[in-house]
Amino acid sequence: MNLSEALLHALKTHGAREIFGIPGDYALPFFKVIEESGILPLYTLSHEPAVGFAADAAARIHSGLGVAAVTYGAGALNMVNPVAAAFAEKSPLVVISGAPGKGETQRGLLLHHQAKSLDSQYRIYQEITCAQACLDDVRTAPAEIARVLRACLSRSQPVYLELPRDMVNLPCGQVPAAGEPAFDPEALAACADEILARLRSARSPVLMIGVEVRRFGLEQKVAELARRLGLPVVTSLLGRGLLANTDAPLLGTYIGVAGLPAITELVEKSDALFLLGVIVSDTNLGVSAKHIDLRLSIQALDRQVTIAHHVYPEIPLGPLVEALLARLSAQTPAALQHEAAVYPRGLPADTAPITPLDIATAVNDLMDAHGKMPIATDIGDCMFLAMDIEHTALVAPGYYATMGFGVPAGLGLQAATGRRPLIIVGDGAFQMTGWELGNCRRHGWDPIVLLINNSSWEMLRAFQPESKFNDLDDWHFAEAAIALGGDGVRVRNRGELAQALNAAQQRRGRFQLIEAMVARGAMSPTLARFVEGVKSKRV
Ligand code: S1T
Ligand code: MG
Repeated sequence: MNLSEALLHALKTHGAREIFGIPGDYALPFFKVIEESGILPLYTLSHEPAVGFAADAAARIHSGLGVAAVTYGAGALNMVNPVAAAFAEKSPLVVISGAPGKGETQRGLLLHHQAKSLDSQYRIYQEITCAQACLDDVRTAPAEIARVLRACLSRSQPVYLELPRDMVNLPCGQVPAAGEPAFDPEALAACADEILARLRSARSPVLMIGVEVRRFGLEQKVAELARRLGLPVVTSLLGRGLLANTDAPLLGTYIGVAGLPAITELVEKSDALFLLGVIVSDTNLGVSAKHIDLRLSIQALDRQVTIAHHVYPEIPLGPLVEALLARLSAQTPAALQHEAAVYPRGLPADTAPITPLDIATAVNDLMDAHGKMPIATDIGDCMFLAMDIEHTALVAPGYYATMGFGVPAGLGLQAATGRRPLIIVGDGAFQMTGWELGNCRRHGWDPIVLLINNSSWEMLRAFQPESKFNDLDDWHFAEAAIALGGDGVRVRNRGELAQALNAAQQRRGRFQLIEAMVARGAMSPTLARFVEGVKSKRV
């Protein structure tokens, strides 16, 4: 077995199901092994940001490793933003970059694709990954790969592997399955006891769940935990879509002033807010109506638990959930008195202009009629209107908030699950990575794409309406669909929107682009409240 095969087998053993990538001369030998070995399927795309976003989305929906393979310099540095997004949003992404061979680096010449120095790229990636290794020695490579992949899984953050092209085919030993990092069972027991004691003595305990619950594959166990605790459960903004397929007592998503008042009040009045796997960020907790006193909270994130002013270090989320479940009897306490969020349905098939809320309503009607779909959104009002869509598997850049995520992430969802995704994206974000739809035909993908065309960076206009630079041109995106191998239609009113969605749902084998014309100034209720909330905090 050569080094590349050892790496590919290790990726598969640790849960990877596919590789997204774009080769280059420093990566051609490695891509040759990927293609000829068939150990993992390879999906090439057109621009490295899309490779990173697609692999990130695959990691999220798998609750396992996503893999992005690129060439050195121009390729890997092109992908810094998506990897930064994966780091911020705790996605276990493995970045594999080809690199110059050892011999090449000793000729005293500057190499093509080299930036400042040959190890500049490695140093840049140290800032956006939790572990790194350069595989320049076959004697240490198996242990190095095991170390890095274990870090990726235990911290649920990206890692970086650099593979010099003259190492690719060298004979190499098998990569050992690296064991789970150890933790102290006594500390875990004390921590679980203290958490339950605090929740039981609280007047209004609330459970808020976040992305780590999915990243560590804990949704079913957390649903059971919620039932046994008998607490009202909400998700963070980034955790939207969690518990969608469980019968947990889920009320909806907490978005502070931008969310449903009943949920906002419940969370902000809680004297024991149990933040399970929640990233404590401005987008998750920053737009609170009333300041949330984190000293009253219990935070389980990043392998540690913080309660008031003390910390339990090295407490992995999975064992913590198990320890809590072991301390709670299986019967479910009395039903909760809080009503869950209600989502809009029954879009009138009339000639009224389309609003963002109509788009959410139309999607709810579509899923009622034809079953739930996994959804990928970009950033922009597309993400905020998704808060009015019924709970379903959702990937969105809810914290790092980078544009360009939506379309590649939707392609990653279909590659990873085989399920047809719904992609919701604004025109500004589509201008960045929407053209990746041109790769659907050769990979057999057929997403339904709802493109909100307001010819505007509308979310920015909401904050700074006086700026003309938020005006975009109308690119007539639907007309481009045919050239890209799909079908496209422009819809101008609610009747056309509903009809186009149903027609798209019937057509398989080609992507379906529905370009929904929305007036500038039309915002979803959630975005409108979010903008108001942020502005009121600024005064
Ligand atoms: N560039 C990238 C890569 N990501 C970003 N988030 C931004 C810039 C800033 C930004 C937003 S929202 C937004 C920009 C430019 C406009 C989005 O326009 P569009 O996709 O058409 O959606 P909508 O019209 O619904 O706003 C956030 C605030 O940072
Ligand atoms: Mg727009």
